[in-house]
Amino acid sequence: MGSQSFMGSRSGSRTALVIVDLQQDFCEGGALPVEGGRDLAVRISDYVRACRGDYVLVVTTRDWHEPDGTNGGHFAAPGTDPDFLHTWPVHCVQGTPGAAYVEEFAPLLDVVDAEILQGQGDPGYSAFSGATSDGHTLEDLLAGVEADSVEVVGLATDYCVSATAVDAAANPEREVAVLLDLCREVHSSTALAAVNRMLDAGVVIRYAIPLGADR
Ligand code: VGL
Repeated sequence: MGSQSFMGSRSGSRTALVIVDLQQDFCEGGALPVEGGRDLAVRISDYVRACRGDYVLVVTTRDWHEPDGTNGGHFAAPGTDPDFLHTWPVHCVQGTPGAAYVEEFAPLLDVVDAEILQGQGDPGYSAFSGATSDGHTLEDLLAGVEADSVEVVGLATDYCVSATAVDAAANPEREVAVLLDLCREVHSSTALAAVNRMLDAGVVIRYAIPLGADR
């Protein structure tokens, strides 16, 4: 862990950490790479090692698209170019290497409690639209540990992270934060719009690593 320090967790809350889509296809060398994805996976791994004890639940998500068809228009139709806003190159197809966890994060799976798979036949940006392999939703998992607070990190700020955070905040009893320094974006302009959507929804935007530390 070196000299890295992290902000303390919220006192008196039962917080779940949701780690979004740290998958090969969203990292350098993948089908839909997000700049800095691999470095982010290292940073999130360091964070989880240091702060696992602060969380009542740690959940990972994976984009888990069907091999046939366009997954509800999420993949660009064959013979057309993706617009990288609403349509995308084929990525994170179930069971393929691109859908695997990026190797920088994979060792941390030992301390993860559950996995949500999303986007099976639909765009599936929000983890709340997915389910575990045995059919439990993220809402079920949060209820199971009586979580009253959710923190979201991962890939990508402008899409799956923000969609998940906004859905989490639909419950007004729940405190929801995105740790922005533990997220990376597809594009700065869509990330700015996503931050505004999250703020409008009542999501707190903060950092895991304090100012002055290596971010
Ligand atoms: C994502 C674009 C397309 C994400 C998924 O994980 O944020 N972005 N599909």
